[in-house]
Amino acid sequence: MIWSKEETLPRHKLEEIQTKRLQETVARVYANVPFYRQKFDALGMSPKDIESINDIAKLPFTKKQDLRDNYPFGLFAVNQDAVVRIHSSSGTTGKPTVVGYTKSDMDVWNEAMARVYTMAGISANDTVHNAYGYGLFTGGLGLHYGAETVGATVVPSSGGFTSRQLLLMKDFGATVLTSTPSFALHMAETAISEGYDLRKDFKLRCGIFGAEPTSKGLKEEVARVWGIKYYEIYGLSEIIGPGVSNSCDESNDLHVFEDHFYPEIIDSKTGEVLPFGEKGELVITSLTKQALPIIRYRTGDITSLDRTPCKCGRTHVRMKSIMGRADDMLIVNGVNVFPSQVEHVLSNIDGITLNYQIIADKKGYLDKLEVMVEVTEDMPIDSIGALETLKRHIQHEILNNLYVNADVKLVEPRSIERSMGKAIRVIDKRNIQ
Ligand code: DLL
Repeated sequence: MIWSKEETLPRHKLEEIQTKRLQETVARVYANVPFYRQKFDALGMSPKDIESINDIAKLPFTKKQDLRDNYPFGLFAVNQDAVVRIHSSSGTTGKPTVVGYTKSDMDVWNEAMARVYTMAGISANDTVHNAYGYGLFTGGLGLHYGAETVGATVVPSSGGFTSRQLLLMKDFGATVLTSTPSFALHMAETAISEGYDLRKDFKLRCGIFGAEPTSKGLKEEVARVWGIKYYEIYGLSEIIGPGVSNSCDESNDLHVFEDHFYPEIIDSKTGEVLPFGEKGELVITSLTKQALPIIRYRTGDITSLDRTPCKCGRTHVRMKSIMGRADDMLIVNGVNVFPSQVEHVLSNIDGITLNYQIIADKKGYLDKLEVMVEVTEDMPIDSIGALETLKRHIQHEILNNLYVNADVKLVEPRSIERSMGKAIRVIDKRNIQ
């Protein structure tokens, strides 16, 4: 089943729609967002220069930093009375990245999510156990309203409380699990340790997993251990949230809903657009968004695009699963963390230096984050009480500012190995490829 006819349009029809929508978007940001007007003026460009979707490469890029610099609502193209929802993620200098939605943006999002669910064969006959986090993160509510749009029963369980989740999943007869892949494996591990029989006690037949880089092996393991079909979802808050693309029954690659979100692949060093099939940084332009239209957003995600026909009948271009990041962003149990954010938190705390290292590793199937930091010379390293208080304070500040649990390890001055060149701030022991 295919949710909407736009998913199967022939290329020339799709391009007509894309051209019209790009022209509208460019005119809208030029009229309503000073940031874009200044950028266009500096390039000597006007909205009239966009004659077809192929002119998109003439437009300037938008970066995450631009959202931060215009915190909170500087890039919004509508007044507050038209905004019905706000989401945000943690930011580098304590300032979060803020995104907003009008009623029509919500319709676009729900439509995209309805396409996702339909791709996975999910309908009114299904019960969706939604274990993505609810709140400022777009995962919980995004997957939630999409499930309602296709008429499925949704259980808004959010993250955490694994034992209770398993009980609900069994008793409510969930047929679909939506969560990060690592949480799906963690649930399986807990279920086995609690004596459940994964095949007999649960009715799951598929899951929609995403929000974090995931190796092929881990995906296969989720599918195997639960005995379900694995669908992959991709998305990011700046563009809409979950529902930018999703995998179908015929392919592990993800169809990008390109009538709403136009993808390009660029060389992240030169900014040059790369041909189909070549690996580079994914750049996306929103074609229908009203509250926060975004032009050529540099996602930082590395992938490639494929326009060859798919057996499922959808004509939308496919992207490969994300192969890595062009920047140093870490994703820890679905939460985006930049090393610079950690440094910012540390810089506001007395008794420690800025000699630190962030170590990402696995504990079971979940990610764990350790922050190793040197104390100052005058810190009484033998005073266990003082060190414990300091450690708890740092952990609390990291959780408060970055929404992640980190295990802080305080170490003696000059004990972290110095490198000859750039400081080695991050050690990622998770092998994702
Ligand atoms: O993670 C939206 C989402 C929620 C997607 C639920 C899928 C499911 P952000 O918090 O803004 O939004 O993080 C976006 O997460 O740029 C990627 O680096 C990463 N990401 C998202 N989906 C995938 C995926 C949500 N399938 C950032 N594979 C993106 C790898 C992914 N990385």
